[in-house]
Amino acid sequence: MISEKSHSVAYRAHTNIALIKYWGKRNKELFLPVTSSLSLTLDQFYTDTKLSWNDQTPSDTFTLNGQVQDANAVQNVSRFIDMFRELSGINQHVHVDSVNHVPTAAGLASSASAYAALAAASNDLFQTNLSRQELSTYARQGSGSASRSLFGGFVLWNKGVDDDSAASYAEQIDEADWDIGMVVVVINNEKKKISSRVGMEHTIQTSPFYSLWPETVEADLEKMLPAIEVRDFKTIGEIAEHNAMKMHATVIASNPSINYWEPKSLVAMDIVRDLREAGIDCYFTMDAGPNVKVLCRLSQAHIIKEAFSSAFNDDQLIITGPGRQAYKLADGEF
Ligand code: 2P0
Repeated sequence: MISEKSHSVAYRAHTNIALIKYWGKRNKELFLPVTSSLSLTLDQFYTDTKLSWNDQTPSDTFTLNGQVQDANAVQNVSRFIDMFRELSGINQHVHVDSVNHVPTAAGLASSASAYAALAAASNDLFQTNLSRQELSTYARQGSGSASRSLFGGFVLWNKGVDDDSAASYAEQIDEADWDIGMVVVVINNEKKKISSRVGMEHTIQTSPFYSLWPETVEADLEKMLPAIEVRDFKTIGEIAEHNAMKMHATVIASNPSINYWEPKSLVAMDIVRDLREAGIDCYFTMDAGPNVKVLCRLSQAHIIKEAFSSAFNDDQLIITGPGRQAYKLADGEF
């Protein structure tokens, strides 16, 4: 019986943007990556997830943004929660109630914040007492990038070795409690046509450039870690922008070719280059979609937003600072 345990728990996890990208799995079942990766957690985008024991029905149930989810979505969530049922020995069904908080029409709801919040809530409800680092190895098995969203600031997800799940964990390397942030340029908020999961596997299978990816990531990480330590913004930005473009070049070289960019993505990149020429340090990065994220000094974000307003509407431009680690919500906060 679990009646003496708390009835429900709610957690918040923020999403993250990789400055050194994760693109490819060496083990698809365990979500073990080909390379390590490094991200910045963002405060403006997050998922709140409330987990309660479900005595009403003989299965798990799942509501997202107030909408009851279909059997497929429930199955994904159930499989994930099964890990905590096994660990705890508590074979009890749950109700998952998740809300994605993203500014109007941003379309940046992310599996990273979703699985990080679900992992943190499961660890509490099932009383599995995993450390944050251990928990990141479980979040990873919902979605790779979720491992990084358990932590705030700059986060390193270590690739680990062989098929050792415990060795592929995330850790905070810097709180990012200095003048750094992002302007997110929302170019298209529709669901992407080719998911990251499918896109990365297609790249591994067909891109002749993929063999170069692991070593270039290694080299970028070697330069990025000391740059973060001394808060060398220019070097951080240069490495991040180059890393993103190398990832996209590798993706574009797939056969048949995949391209996540849209014409407006190129417009955004040009604005960033113009800003740099004008003396404002800022750098772009892009993920498996057309939206452009501009890494900048947070104190200059309003200048960057202003420069973008010639080509984008106000609701397409979102300023965000670094986000904190996943945390428990107090009663009434959900
Ligand atoms: C990243 N992305 O490092 C990279 C860069 C997108 C581009 O992590 O298959 O949703 O669930 O592990 O984590 C998005 O991939 O993929 C991602 P799965 P995930 O942020």
